[in-house]
Amino acid sequence: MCQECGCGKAAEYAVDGVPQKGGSRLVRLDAPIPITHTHDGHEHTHEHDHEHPHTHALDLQVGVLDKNARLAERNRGYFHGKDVLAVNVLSSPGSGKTALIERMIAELDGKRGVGVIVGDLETDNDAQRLRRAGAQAVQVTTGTVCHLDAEMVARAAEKLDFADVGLLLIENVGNLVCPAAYDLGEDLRAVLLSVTEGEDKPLKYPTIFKSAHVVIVNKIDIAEAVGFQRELALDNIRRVAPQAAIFELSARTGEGIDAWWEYLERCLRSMDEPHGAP
Ligand SMILES: Nc1nc2c(ncn2[C@@H]2O[C@H](COP(=O)(O)OP(=O)(O)OP(=O)(O)O)[C@@H](O)[C@H]2O)c(=O)[nH]1
Ligand SMILES: [Zn+2]
Ligand SMILES: [Zn+2]
Ligand SMILES: [Zn+2]
Repeated sequence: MCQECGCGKAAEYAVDGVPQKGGSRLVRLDAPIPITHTHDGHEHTHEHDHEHPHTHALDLQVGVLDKNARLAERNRGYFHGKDVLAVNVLSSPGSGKTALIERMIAELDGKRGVGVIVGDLETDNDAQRLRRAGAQAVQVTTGTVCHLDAEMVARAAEKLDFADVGLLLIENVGNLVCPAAYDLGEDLRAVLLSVTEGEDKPLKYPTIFKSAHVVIVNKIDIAEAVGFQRELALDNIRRVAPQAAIFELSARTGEGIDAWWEYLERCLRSMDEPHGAP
């Protein structure tokens, strides 16, 4: 997670280019923590250096995730109150999150309003693409942070007009590691794996696949050209993520999209399932 990848310093993020202040700040988990507290009967601050029989890094990490979990529950309640199904779309950079969302907007063709919250370190390219496709889209630029968190989603959601939104798609930052740890308040977690990435990705990055309700194998239109070993990939997904429904499709050509679409429509129709945190 973030203390491993180094992203976990103070978050300076922006929503549609407007810098956000006073939000959930992730603190460097390995930094000295100047907090006064007591243990073993003495009181002091942590600006000095000596051994203690417990780790503050762990306490702090639990604290950050705990705060995120509470905000995520709040988001979930908010979205349900608006009758909106929220889908968190996660994958490595370039595996086709924006392409898939564009296609979903096209398939819906205005029958149900789509809102998109899209996270990237820099640029609002994806939000522009998705607006052109016909959705309300809010870009969160996270700066140095490699995942969306529940607070960013809450701030971005304030920009959406939910009167016109029945489906909220959240395109997470392209990353197979840290986004897995952050519940955003979604109903459904969809993890993409594209055929160019290698069949062993589920084995190498199991956490994110274990947290998925749905795994989507994307870019099947070029599977043959890149020598994609389909059975091996599916076996690996099933081994790591037996709970997940698997769909194989091409966001580019639309091949295979129907099965995913039917699944999603079932979720939209019965907003009672699958509810709850992933
Ligand atoms: N052949 C093929 N190309 C695809 C498909 N889906 C996406 N692509 C291409 O893959 C590239 C990356 O797609 P994006 O949709 O931008 O990927 P992303 O996951 O949103 O990337 P980040 O936002 O950077 O994480 C683009 O050139 C897409 O046209 C597909 O199903 N088949
Ligand atoms: Zn990270
Ligand atoms: Zn992170
Ligand atoms: Zn994208």
